[in-house]
Amino acid sequence: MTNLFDIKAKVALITGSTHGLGMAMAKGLGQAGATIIVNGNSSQEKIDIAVAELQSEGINAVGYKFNVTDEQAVMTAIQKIESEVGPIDILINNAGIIKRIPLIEMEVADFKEVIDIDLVSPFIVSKHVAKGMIERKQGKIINICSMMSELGRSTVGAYAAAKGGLKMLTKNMATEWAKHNVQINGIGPGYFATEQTKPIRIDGHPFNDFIIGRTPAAKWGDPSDLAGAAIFLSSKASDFVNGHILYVDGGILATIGKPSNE
Ligand code: GCO
Repeated sequence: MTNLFDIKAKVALITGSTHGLGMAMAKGLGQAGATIIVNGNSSQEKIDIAVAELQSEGINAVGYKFNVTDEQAVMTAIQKIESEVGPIDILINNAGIIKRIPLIEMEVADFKEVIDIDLVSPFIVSKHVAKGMIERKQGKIINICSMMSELGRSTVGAYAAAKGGLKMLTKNMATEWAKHNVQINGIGPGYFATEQTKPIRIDGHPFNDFIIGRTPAAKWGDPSDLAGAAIFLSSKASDFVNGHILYVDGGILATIGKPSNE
């Protein structure tokens, strides 16, 4: 029986993968044998450090700096990657930002920046990667959604709008591209211990206590907990799964929560 989870020799582009959940998924797919394309836009140094970290674990990794919101830069980068490394078999749209500002106080420019990076850029990158996948009649696209694809939370309204939209964009990509043997799904991480959540995860911070109580697993996720879901949605094992958002959340979405004394 062939290994349904075999992704050896596949080429995986993970946007925003110099740190956090993107780096964790890069390690997971890399350790499973995929060639990893690291992407970032902040600094070449951060990309080089991330590539070196992956290579130190025996992972085949190459870095490309480009801005995922700039369509021309994305087109140029994809052309460069596919000529220098090979066709992109797996795309993980992970790059994203969050701005924790009450809606009533939020500037329109801040709202638009979150939408641009968290929702428009997955459209831009997917559109140009999918063209090759459709021609080759195979490919895997994974959009990194969020608890905020399903639930609201005070101060993250722009992020929730983007991640809710990304859930529906995932379903629409599946609607249009599944007939070409391209599978497009999402991963919805719960609350994970990353730099992005550091400000709300400090011991004794009310939100930290809230999340521990709101998560049936009673803990913050470790970024490595996402690797299995990423490998599944990148491999043959998910060839008949399309438009699905796989939540990796310790059970948050399964429950209304419980009284603090339970
Ligand atoms: C927040 C957190 C969340 C998590 C994640 C949850 O401020 O509520 O940053 O947005 O990062 O998206 O799925």
